[in-house]
Amino acid sequence: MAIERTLSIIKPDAVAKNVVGKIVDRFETAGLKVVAAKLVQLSRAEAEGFYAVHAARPFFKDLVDFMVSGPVFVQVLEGEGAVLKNRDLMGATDPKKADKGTIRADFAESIDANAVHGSDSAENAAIEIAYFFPASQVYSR
Ligand code: IDP
Repeated sequence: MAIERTLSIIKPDAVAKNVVGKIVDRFETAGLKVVAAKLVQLSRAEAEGFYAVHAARPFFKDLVDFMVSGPVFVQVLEGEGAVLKNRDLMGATDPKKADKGTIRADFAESIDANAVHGSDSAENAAIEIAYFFPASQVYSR
C-alpha cells in the first residue's frame, strides 16, 4: 500500500478533556507518524471554510459553533494507507455507532462533539492539509 498523508483534527471536546496525547498515541501505535502539528483557535471564517462542503446541511451552524468553542489540535499523519487507517481508528461519525476500541467510541460524547476529524479521501486530504499547513511546515520522515 502507498505511503499517504491525511489531515487529522482533535476537536475542541477532546482538547478540553485533555486527551490529545492519548489520541496521538493511537495513531503512533498504528504506525502513523505525525509530520506536522499545531494547536489553533479557529476563527468562524476558518471553520466555515474548512467545512464548506456541509454549508447547506441543517447541522452546519452547530458544527461551526462547536469547532470554534475552543482550540483544536491539527496534525498531518503519514504512513501506509494513512487515509483509511485514520478513518478506521476514528470509528463512525456517531460515537454510539462506533466500533469498540475506536477513538470516537472511547473519547467522544455525541455526533456533534465527536473528538476527531479525518480526511475521507486522498484528494480531500491534500486540500485539507494545504488549508492548514504550507508545504514547508510538513516534515516527512
Ligand atoms: P466525519 O467527521 O465522520 O467525516 P461528516 O459526515 O463529514 O463526518 O460530518 C462532519 C461533521 O459534522 C461530523 O464529524 C459531525 O461533527 C458533524 N455532523 C455530521 N452529521 C451530523 C448530524 O447529523 N448532526 C450533527 N452533527 C453532524
